[in-house]
Amino acid sequence: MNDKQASVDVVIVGAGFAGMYLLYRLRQLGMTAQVLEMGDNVGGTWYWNRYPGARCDAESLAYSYSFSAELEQEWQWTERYATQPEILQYAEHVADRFDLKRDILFNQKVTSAVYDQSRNEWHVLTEQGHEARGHFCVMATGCLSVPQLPAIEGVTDFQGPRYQASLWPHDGVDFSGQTVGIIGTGSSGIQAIPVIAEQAKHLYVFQRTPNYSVPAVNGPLDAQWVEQFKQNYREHRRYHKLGLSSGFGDLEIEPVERTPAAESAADLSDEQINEILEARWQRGGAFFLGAFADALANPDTNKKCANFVRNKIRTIVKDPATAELLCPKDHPIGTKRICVDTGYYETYNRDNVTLVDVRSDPIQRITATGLQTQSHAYDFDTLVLATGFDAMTGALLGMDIRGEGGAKLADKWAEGPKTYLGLAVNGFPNLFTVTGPGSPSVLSNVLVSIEQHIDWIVDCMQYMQGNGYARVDADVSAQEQWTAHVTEVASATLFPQGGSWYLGANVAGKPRVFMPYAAGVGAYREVCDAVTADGYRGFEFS
Ligand code: N01
Repeated sequence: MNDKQASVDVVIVGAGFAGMYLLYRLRQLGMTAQVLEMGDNVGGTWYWNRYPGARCDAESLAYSYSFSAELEQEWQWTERYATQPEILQYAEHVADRFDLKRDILFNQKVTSAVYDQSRNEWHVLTEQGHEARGHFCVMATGCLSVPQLPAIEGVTDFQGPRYQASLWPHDGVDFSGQTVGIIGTGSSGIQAIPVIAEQAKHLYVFQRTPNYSVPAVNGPLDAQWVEQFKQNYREHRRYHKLGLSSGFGDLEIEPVERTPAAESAADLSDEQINEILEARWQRGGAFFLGAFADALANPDTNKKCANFVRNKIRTIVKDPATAELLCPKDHPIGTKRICVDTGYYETYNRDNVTLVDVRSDPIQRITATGLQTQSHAYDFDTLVLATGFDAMTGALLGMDIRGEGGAKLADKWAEGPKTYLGLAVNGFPNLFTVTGPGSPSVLSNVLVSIEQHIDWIVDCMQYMQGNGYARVDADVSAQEQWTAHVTEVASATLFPQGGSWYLGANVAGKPRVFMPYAAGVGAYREVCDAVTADGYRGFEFS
């Protein structure tokens, strides 16, 4: 293997948690692999998203690899929700502990992946001039890895420093004494705003759409509690993988199947509903909506949960007009990713924070010194953009991926992504996607999904080796059925009403297709296992 060319069994794109685990698994089987990574270190989304306040919204003891009992015992998480630096340290620890870096080529941005039919191999090219050839190619490119600049006129005209949450400088930013403007109140903005507000002289938050946020109730983990939890770690993991909770963890010492409550709010009195939601609010975390089995399916239940959060906002935020602006009213709660915060709503009680409603007074342009809305000019020293991602398909379609007969993935997906099980695409033999469209991906604890997908992919490769097959492709009818099933499952929920990035609604011109599989990691795993048991039903081998 040299700097310019490599020939391996498997080319892996991306050295985030998926790429790292795949490399580990392939090594165990004696297969060769090369990982091409755009950054100069491992960690994927946690490498890039270094904005102030960045932390995970899944509990640290669950948002971690389960493949090594030794690893999970030796690694010590310090907080209930790990900070970005701690997760990055963890990723680096894993890379070092399992000696992964020797097969990772850093600072390589993949531009194309082309299937050479005559040789039955993938040729993967990078902007830096490297070519990796592999019998298989696995896209471990993440779901939230292509940052979005907002479609606002003059965005590059701003003369002061401009930072994007998902491309944050490695040595941090000091906002002391500065007037700062931030655009974006999704998960990234909601985490960054309280921290920036503590430093800045003044912070303007330009909000177009308010989001629902629940308190993290973060804090240091108690060492004794962790020790007890870890005594049952294997059993906890089993529940994360099989339960209906989409792989998220629980705070119980005894492993419990953490599933949404069985009952609907419809059968309960308002007092009972508030009591249940209050307990969830006090406990903190994204599992707030797990209070009721039908929170994301029954509009009445959903409204009760949404009302509860709006009333919390009105209680926390002292200025009634600001509180009302912060109350989401345009989408059912949970149909956009629920945010998990530390002191977000409280931040609006500070004298140095101004919420600007750019829904009623739209941004017209970014200027050299700030921002012009229809009726006001705002001046600030520093601009922060927390304006999201071209999610789920952005990284895949950002490369020129060509399959059989030179067919382009971009053409095949012109009306929306189509996959079989979120793992394979018809006409792109020996290519696998990890947590792609059609998989539970972003609706799950993504570490749980990653391990499941990779194990399935590696099993499939082994099956091929064992049976003398060189080529696998998803059957077109299996793909059609799966894609229709993903849509059908989403349609039985309120998710499509969210107008979220799950649907591609945040990117102009992107087809509106609900991309993740909403049935949960347990149901998804059962389908994948059944497909395997049925001789890889829906796949064609040759
Ligand atoms: O991005 P977003 P994000 N003018 O798309 C606004 C994960 N994540 O990076 O809604 C004005 O949610 C846009 O406004 P609107 C998590 O899955 C996880 O925050 O389009 N505003 C919105 O407010 C999350 O869901 C963690 O009206 C404009 C914001 O920018 C996903 O990443 C932490 C605009 C974008 O919000 C994405 O979150 C962070 C414009 N022209 C992220 N264009 C944790 O684990 C865009 N906006 C905790």
